[in-house]
Amino acid sequence: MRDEVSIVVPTFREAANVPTLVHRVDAALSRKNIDWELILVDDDSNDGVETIVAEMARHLPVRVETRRGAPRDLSLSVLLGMRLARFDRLVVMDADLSHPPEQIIDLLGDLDVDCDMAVGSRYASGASVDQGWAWHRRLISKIGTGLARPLANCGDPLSGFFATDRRRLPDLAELRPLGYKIALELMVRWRLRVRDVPIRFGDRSRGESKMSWRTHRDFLRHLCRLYAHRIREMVRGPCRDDRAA
Ligand SMILES: Nc1nc2c(ncn2[C@@H]2O[C@H](COP(=O)(O)OP(=O)(O)OP(=O)(O)O)[C@@H](O)[C@H]2O)c(=O)[nH]1
Ligand SMILES: [Mg+2]
Repeated sequence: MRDEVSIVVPTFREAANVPTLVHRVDAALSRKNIDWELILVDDDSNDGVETIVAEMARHLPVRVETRRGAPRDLSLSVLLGMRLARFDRLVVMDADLSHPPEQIIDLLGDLDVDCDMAVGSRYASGASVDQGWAWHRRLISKIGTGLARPLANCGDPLSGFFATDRRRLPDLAELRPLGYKIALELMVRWRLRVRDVPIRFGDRSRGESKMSWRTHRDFLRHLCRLYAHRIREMVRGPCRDDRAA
């Protein structure tokens, strides 16, 4: 049987990165005889991404779903892409080329080895981080990772690059994630078995970061909810009702 994967990429103002991303995914996966599709879930960037994708879609399995009339939301964008996917095996990654498309194959390889989620990790042995990644970004990432690690059996719980299989996830419509970090939400609330896969993390090549103080504030709120959930679990045992809270 041919391997299959749906790649979900949330985007906001990433039109400049999309052609390179799609061509690198194609080069990496078609060479390995993998059946793939790439779904961009765009938060109404109004940057011409639909036209770029329409042109590419003449030759390649890429499409864009535009979220209109809803507040911008990274996690909900990812969940929407997961629900729209044709295949059960899913990879989620950023559009800015900080996640090397050539390593999708490594994530899929580890997903097949007895785990529910293979996480592209910047902090696993053998991983590397681009020298150009600014010191304050490294520091913020380290602090956030340190705060999240007690919740998850994962070296890089804030990674946005991961592979999973929809058949091992809850009903996605049930989830109401808050904030930026959908992998963390899934691995904590559903106690997923996670494997860390070392990656070569690159710096954003074009376009602007969407990080803001609001992002950090939302992340801290998200963490508080997940800690509260974990404490409730310790007191009452696993509780389904918490999961969508
Ligand atoms: N749909 C959607 N995508 C978003 C939103 N915010 C960010 N993204 C996308 O999510 C991915 C990660 O965002 P980035 O801005 O690269 O965030 P980051 O990687 O933490 O920050 P940098 O290191 O500065 O690049 C990118 O593909 C963004 O385009 C959003 O509100 N909605
Ligand atoms: Mg980025």
